Amino acid sequence: MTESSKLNISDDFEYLKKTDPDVAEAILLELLRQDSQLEMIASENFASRAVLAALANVMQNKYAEGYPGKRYYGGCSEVDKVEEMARERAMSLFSAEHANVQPHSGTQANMTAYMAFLSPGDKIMGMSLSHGGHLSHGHPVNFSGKLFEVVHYTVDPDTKMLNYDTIEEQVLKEKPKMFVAGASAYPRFWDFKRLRAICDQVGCFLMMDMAHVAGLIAAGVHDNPTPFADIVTSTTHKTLRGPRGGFVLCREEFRDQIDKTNFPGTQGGPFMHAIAAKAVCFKEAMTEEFKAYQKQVVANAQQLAKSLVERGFDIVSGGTDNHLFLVDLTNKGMSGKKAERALEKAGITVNKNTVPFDQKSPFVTSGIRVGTPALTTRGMKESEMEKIADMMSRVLDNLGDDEMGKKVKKETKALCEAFPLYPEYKR
Ligand code: DSN
Repeated sequence: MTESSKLNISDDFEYLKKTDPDVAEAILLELLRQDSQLEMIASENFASRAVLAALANVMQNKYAEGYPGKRYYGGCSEVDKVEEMARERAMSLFSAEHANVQPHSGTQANMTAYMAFLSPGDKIMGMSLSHGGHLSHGHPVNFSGKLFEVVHYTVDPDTKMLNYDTIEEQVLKEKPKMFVAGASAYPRFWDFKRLRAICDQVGCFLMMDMAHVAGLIAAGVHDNPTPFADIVTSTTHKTLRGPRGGFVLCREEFRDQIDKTNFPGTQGGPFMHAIAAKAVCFKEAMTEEFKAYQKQVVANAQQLAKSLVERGFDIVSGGTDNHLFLVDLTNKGMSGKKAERALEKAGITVNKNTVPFDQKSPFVTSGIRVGTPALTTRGMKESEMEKIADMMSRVLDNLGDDEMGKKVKKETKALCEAFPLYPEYKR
């Protein structure tokens, strides 16, 4: 018997129930909420029990500023191993020469990318938030919009997809120092080869924030940006289905620049428990089960979009290539805000979202964003997507009809019961 095999750290939640029943109760109620609703927020997912176990343990006690083998604190032998495992697995998964797994979030990963390559006042070009981009891609309320000069690209007014000819013209005219690819509400493939060729014409850095589609890329369902982009940033908790956190990939030539910018440049001590959980998630993402899961995520999104179109809903760009799509509710005469509320009452969780060229404010919006990663983690497939489209349409086509809302809520509950979340947690 080894020393470690004599240890038992698995009774911690029971201990929390005794020491702080109020917090424990809130956690248990959150488990029940997640289990009893159809979770369709495109950026959310359900991490495995292994990921959750790696998150909640003594790794969180350790300060480890620096990098494996070069720390500012003693006692880092085990955290060094874990960080190396996370790095190597990330590099292998995305065929990258270097990985920094310390960013606490996607936005911190983006901050590292910008600060490593840019100086305040430099010009960046990112997708407009209202067309699917992200706050940290140059929005005026975010540090990225305050520190840098920002020009935004948008989707094409007719196709609602990226028009690479238009982007090329804009890049040639604006000559940004960094082009930021990636989005949080764009349902189509990215053409990294074309973006590389565009950026090369003006000597501009190409950064890809792959947070939303990282799982699809890891599984080979979407193209890998790593061979084309100078820097790739990501989160680990969306389609990748890991712990909440971020990471950065780059070529060896940028290793020092990236590492120094992350620490000490923009962060302090790394969250070693989160890094342990990232290592677990990267290992899970190498499996055949994970590849099949990602294919199903896309198949489910495509089926759900199709079934909503059949019920008279307007899907932005006509469909999806990934895990999400936007429903433009203008033809239904309702706002995203109202739709989000009505669906939530019926046990369906989505988020209101602006659609390209939206006339309504981000607090009201003309659309909703719908995603399938979490539903697919529960094991749902195309036939369930058809049922969900039917439930959504009955709620949205009968807004204000409380009886319909209640009826659908019973149906969503029954569907959730048929695909239980974390069944091992139930006595
Ligand atoms: N908040 C995330 C999303 O919902 O897409 C992006 O950071």
